[in-house]
Amino acid sequence: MVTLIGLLAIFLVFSSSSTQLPPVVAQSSGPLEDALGGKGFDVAFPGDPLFVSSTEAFNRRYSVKPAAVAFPSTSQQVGQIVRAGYEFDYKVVARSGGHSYAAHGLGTEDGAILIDLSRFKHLKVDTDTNTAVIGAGNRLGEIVLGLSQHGRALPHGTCAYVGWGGHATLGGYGFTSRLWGLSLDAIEEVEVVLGNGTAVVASQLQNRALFAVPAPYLGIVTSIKVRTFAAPPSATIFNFNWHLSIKDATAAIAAYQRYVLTANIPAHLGIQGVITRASIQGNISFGLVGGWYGPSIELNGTLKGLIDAMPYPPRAMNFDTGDYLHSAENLAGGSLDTTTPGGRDTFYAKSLITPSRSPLSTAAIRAFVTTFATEGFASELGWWFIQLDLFGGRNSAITKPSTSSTAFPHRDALFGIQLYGSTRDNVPPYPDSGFTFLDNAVNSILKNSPREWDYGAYTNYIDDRQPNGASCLSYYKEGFETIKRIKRVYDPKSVFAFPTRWLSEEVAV
Ligand code: ABL
Repeated sequence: MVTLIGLLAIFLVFSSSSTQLPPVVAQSSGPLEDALGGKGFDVAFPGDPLFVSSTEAFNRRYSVKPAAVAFPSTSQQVGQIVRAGYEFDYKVVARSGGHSYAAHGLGTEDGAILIDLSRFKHLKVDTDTNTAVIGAGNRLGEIVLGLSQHGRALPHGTCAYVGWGGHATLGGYGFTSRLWGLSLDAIEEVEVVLGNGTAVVASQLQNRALFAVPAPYLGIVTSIKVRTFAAPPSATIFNFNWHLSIKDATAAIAAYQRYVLTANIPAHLGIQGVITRASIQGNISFGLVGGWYGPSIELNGTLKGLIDAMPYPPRAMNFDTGDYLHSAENLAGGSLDTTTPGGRDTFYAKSLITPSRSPLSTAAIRAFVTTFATEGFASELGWWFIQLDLFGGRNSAITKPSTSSTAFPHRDALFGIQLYGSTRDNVPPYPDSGFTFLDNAVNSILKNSPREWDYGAYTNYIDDRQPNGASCLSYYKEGFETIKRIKRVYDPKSVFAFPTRWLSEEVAV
């Protein structure tokens, strides 16, 4: 059924300057429609074509149906929508780019009011202070392009379509993070709409209690002020690859870990180990992939100790040197353009952050590698990858802040390991064996690590299945107590749902 709202909404979406058009008048058919309609922003309800297109999850394992989708363009409008949720007993959820691994941008259950932040696209660079104010609805690709016009840059992930709001308020790892920190480390100030609908500024100076806690559970961040960094004149994206037996792969990953624990690695080096399926059972494909943000002539010398420590010379290697913008394009798969709709996937992902104080044992590495060379090789999944992102090592900016100063507590991290499995052709259904495979891989490390091992998990790779004894503590550490306390003060009615059911249950206790 196409309603009046639907038709108007389509019209607005396809017009280039929707803010100058008359406001959409909602059809009067219920209290929510009355509360959200006629307020100067677009709103779509189930049945509207706009509703359908704006409630698709990036991860096709999920289909969550909100009660309404609103498209505000000011914090005041966000406040009006939050108050409507408060008054009529709806959960309210914000969505910046919609790439949450567990579709949290749609709410965790049907029936939430979804605040689509895609109209918060402002990006303003102050060239005197080298700060930028960036609307939560910008995509990472838009941010790279916008900042590069001023010769500036920020640390963040690689995928161009990922939205800024969620990425930056929970973490934001990329190859420049050892040099500049995570996205959230660059934040000076956020504008946040609270559960009672008021918009406040939070920084180290104002509303400090709100500043260091993960945004999605406590308010809706609409705009973020960050310090920016001079885009390096030269950047090289590199890639080495080996096909290795279990024995050699164990030695290779142990050597990678030894190198990052002992070498004086410049902050300008970002690196990850990547495990993917090999063509022969009992083997894995192992890559060392990274970004070098210093003079290209110094890269070979920087990596020599690491490459020499591998069991064999690499079977393939690749270096792509250019300016910073070119490196970001390379990492985004060739283009930062986000004007056409991005792709979707059907996947399961999880993470494990390893402590520098207690590195992976050789037994843990061997068991981990064996899972991929055997179960991973035979898996019915279309493809999978494991990344061992270097968070720590000497000179890493990620490990400099204190544990409690931001929403990312893992400041003793050595590796941020991501495990990601996807179906053939990226379409549903996701097979049960795809869950057990990745659960087994994480368990292979946990079973071969000390009982009280202080590992963590990364909120931007959220796993809502809670196997492996994962809990709020692995994501937030001691900060979880702070989240609970602040939540009671700022959102007592819990208008912003905790995204995972297990998280809400722990909060309710
Ligand atoms: C992330 O958070 C990682 O930083 C990216 O490297 C990762 O991209 C995406 N998420 C996935 O959603 C993947 C590519 O899409 C794959 O093609 C590639 O095989 C993989 O990284 C391993 O490097």
